[in-house]
Amino acid sequence: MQSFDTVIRGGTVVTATDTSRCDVGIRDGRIVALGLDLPQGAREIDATNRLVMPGGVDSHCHIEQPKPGGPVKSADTFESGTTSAAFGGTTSVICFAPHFKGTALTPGVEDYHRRARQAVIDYSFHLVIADPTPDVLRELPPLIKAGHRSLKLFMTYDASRLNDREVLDVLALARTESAFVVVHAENHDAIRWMTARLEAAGHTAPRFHAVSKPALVEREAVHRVIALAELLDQPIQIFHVTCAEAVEEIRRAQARGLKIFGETCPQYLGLTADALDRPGFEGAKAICSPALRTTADQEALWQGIRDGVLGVVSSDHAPYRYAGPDGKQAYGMDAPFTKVANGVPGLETRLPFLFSEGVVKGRIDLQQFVAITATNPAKLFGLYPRKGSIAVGMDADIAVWDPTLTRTLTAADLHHAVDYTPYEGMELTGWPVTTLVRGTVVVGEGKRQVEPGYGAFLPREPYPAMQPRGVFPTEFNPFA
Ligand code: DUC
Ligand code: ZN
Ligand code: ZN
Repeated sequence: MQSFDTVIRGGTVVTATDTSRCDVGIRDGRIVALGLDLPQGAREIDATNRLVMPGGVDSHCHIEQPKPGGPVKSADTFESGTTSAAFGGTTSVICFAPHFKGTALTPGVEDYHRRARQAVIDYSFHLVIADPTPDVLRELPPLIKAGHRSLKLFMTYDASRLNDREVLDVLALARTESAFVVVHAENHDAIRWMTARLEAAGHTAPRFHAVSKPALVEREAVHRVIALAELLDQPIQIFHVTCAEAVEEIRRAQARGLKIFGETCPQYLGLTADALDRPGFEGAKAICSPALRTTADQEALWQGIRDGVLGVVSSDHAPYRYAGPDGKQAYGMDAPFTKVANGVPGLETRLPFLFSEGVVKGRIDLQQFVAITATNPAKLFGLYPRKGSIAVGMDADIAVWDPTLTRTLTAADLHHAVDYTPYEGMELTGWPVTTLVRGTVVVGEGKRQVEPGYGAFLPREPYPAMQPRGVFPTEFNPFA
């Protein structure tokens, strides 16, 4: 007879393709049986009236990322950030090993590994490439082989933006060395030009952040980077898509067979630019980039999710406090929008927000919920088949949900180190109550159950989604 360390009993197991009533048998950190009336486990978790879903994979979150050259600092450490993720039903994160112009890559990656050893859930890294000099490009092959299979490019921000030539250099290296590429796509010069004019006119309140970077600067950069990726036949994911126009660019690329993937985030589904116009300096809480848009854009994003154009919804968790000297108010309570740290916290709220606003409100079904939060990101970033679903042989990364539990969101109940949530006062139905990583209960009975350091690094091998198509737009194969 089979023996189990843990049996999750009597629940409804949900994957990206199925919903079925069965027990889950776990041994040595893996799922070893799915079936009815499994024998008693050493530990039993009663999942009666619960949903048993794959733990979330958050493939875009900023945790303890160093931000030199100013007072602003990540409030979260790996301990607080991943604890908060686990309370929200997320079991793996992919965050960003930093890089800065004029510096080598490797020391920053090594330092980031040291920091991440305090994680309580599993983690992997994208490598930021802020300065693709020949020396930096030479550092990449061993770092990629060590399992850092995705590179992050910025098309804007003075400190990290690449010009088109540099984007091509990184795409080419990624293709040669078998890495995937993720992109922050906005037109840098258009934003700088608009910002200078707004400042000259005295328009510096938080709401002008959205005016400085309208949807068309995103649409243009998305279009451009898709063309650059097509030129080199390199698969990419466009990060944080916010607007109907960018969705259409990606939809068109996908319809032409290109391996262009799209991601959006809860803040773009749940907030509009109106949040930037809240009284006093409150609008600063909603400053993120790209900027918040309109309700019509929100509808286009939900439609893009339903159509599969936007296959991943990640948090873009950016843990800057509102108050205090190292967060949104670092330059004072009436600082111009250009001085306000960009980003909103959301690791813990990503899944409950999407469940409540998506599944409970009928915008997406349970299968789509699991796909966009766990299975698709696991496949897109090479964590599947170890992570991202519930099947025999996979890691037992599981969140047990009470689909009827209703709670009013308030910052004080969250476990991140940030002092606010942009969704304060929002009522959400459906919450994870127990989170397991590799078969161990990381969060249960309202408490964290493991010590910092339980989380493990997830090195990634080459995987299907990152493979180029072998199709070039000209007769010339630049890689032959
Ligand atoms: N924009 C980014 O590019 N990164 C972090 C958060 C944000 O708003
Ligand atoms: Zn970004
Ligand atoms: Zn980001």
